[in-house]
Amino acid sequence: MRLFLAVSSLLAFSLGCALGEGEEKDAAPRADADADTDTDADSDADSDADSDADSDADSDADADADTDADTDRDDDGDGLTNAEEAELGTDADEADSDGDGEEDGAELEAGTNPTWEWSHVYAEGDYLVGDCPTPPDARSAGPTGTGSYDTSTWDAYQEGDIFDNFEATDRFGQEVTPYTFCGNYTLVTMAAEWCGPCQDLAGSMAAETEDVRAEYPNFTFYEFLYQDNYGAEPDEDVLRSWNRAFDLQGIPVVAPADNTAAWINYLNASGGIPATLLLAPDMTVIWSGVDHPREYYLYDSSSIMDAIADYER
Ligand SMILES: [Ca+2]
Ligand SMILES: [Ca+2]
Ligand SMILES: [Ca+2]
Ligand SMILES: [Ca+2]
Repeated sequence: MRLFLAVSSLLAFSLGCALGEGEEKDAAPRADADADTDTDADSDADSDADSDADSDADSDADADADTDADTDRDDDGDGLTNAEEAELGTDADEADSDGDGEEDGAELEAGTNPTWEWSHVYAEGDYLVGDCPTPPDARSAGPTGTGSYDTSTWDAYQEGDIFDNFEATDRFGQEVTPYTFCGNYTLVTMAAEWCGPCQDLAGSMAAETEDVRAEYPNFTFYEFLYQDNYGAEPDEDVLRSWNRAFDLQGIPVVAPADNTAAWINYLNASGGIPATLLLAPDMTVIWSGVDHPREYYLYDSSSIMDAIADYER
């Protein structure tokens, strides 16, 4: 602050010098030529007095050029004034800045991010949507590690990678993609309906969520159920019965549109399921089986909390 003030004084001083050298060019100077009637920090006598420095359609020479009428207005009718929108970084001429169907004012009230299209309230599911203060750079997302089993290898996420925003739908038919949870610690799990250990993990999720949230309130599971009992993509009925069987109220369980897509394997370091990946609030992978080959997956609340604590340390 001290440095800033010093620099401002210097600027004011050099501006004063320039004006003193007779560079004012107002064609018709008025009696108050050197006053600053519009308090825009340029005296009326400045050479730019008749230009419109702030593009508010009033030339700077007008006495009322900088009244705050425009900043107090809510031009797009979204419940936020133009000044509030300038501070938030939302678009003052667009009610729904990020195009996710929720107006900026409503998002602010709901605690979702008005400039992050994946952060919005869902009609169904009661999910812990993230507010995403630090959005990931999606262009840099992707796996840089290697999964392996026997002599096979494939691309897989390792720690430090940015997770991709894969398309997936929940039991209500809503598209609920991973970036919905940017702002949270998210444990991504890969499971199949036929897999016994996956059922065990799902059976403890509700209690583990409660345990972890006591320490880290912004924690959520995010379960990719990638196969039903016949190896196909789970439909809404399968997702509903999985949800009901393990009492996963508020926990997103989603299915991919195509479970043969290459990215399915990115989630899986060892070729076995369940597989898990822990994501930081900025969607960076902070625990992967690639980096913990003997642990396979994070299976309980204490190992999840240890991994979060390691990351925060
Ligand atoms: Ca507005
Ligand atoms: Ca707006
Ligand atoms: Ca919006
Ligand atoms: Ca949003």
